[in-house]
Amino acid sequence: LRYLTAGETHGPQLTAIIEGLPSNLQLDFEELNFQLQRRQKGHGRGRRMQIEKDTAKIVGGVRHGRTTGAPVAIVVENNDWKHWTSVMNIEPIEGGEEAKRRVHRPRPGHADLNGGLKYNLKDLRNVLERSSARETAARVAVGAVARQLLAAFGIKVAGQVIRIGSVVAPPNNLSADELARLTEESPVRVVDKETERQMMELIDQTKADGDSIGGVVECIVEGVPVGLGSHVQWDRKLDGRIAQAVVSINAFKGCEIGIGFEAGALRGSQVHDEIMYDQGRGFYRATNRLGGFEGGMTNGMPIVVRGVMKPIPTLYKPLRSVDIDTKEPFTAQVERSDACAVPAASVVMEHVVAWEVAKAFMEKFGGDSMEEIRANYDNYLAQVERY
Ligand code: EPS
Repeated sequence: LRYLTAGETHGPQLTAIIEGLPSNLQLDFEELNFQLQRRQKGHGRGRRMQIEKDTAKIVGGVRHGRTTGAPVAIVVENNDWKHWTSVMNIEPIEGGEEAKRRVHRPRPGHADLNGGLKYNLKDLRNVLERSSARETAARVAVGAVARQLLAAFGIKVAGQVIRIGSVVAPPNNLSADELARLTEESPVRVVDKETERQMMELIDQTKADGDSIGGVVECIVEGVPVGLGSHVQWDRKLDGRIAQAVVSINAFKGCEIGIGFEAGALRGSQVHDEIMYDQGRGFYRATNRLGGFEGGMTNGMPIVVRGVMKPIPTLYKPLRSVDIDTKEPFTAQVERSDACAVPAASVVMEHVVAWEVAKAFMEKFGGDSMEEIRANYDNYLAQVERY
């Protein structure tokens, strides 16, 4: 299972191609668009989200509601494109820098300068158009398909915001269903109402100050069988792959599995999850501090992953930078932006994690059709039960 995305934030569309999906996966298109719309919401989003109404247009690999086994191609159109048809034209256009909206002042914290130097581009727009977090719309569309594959086997994914700036949500131990239901009602995707109020207040204050704010999001995956991923080779460890996927989300700077960094402060006896056995349940762990992983493999407990998002670097407040033409210092120009996109990033993280789990699931249970995967899956579960 693999995918690629293409497309610029102010170009005509985002495009994704998923390769390796089995045939006969029944797709719920409404559910797919629901996931895309979840990503668009959240207190702290900027004006761009009022322009977009993200929907997934499937243009390959699906017929009469089911996958055929062929690559699935998905398009998410940019409504904002109509304002950028000339600037983002594929063909050469007449006019100078103004007409092309050339960018020569790199923004600190963005890909602008590194991308310009690396690709030898003197118009930094060529970098920022692709490095924009708009691309995560395509990743959510892809992850939403993966999520439906997982759902067919009873695997559920949910997420929540657990920190925005200095405001931290109290811990909870909710099921994926409860978490999904409760966070959906919150403009900042938290369960606790007092935390929600404080987070919204902090976002408003930060925005009024011309600044931005980051946070921490958490994702859980429930119903995962034991043995996804493998201890035998570094690049087969599923926790490692999840970490890569999480840190690849725009503005993410770190990932924790289970108690994560806290494990560095505790003793072994306070960290490791004791092994239990029950006739009906089989092997299980008394606690889940390791977030569902030992040896890079799932242990059958829910996967718990956290990711940290830095504050968005596009600021109304000026930061110092250097013009690439004159090499003179300047303080950044004002750009349209989100003051806080942590709630949206929580939705993105659910989807990149769902993708990695689905990929590992396909490696383990293989098969070209849903029926074949089902047979492999049932056979394996019976083997684990007999063990
Ligand atoms: C983004 C800047 C803003 C955000 C955008 C990500 O867009 P614009 O430059 O058009 O104002 O709205 O996010 C999205 C478009 C999206 O769909 O999430 C950036 O620079 O990363």
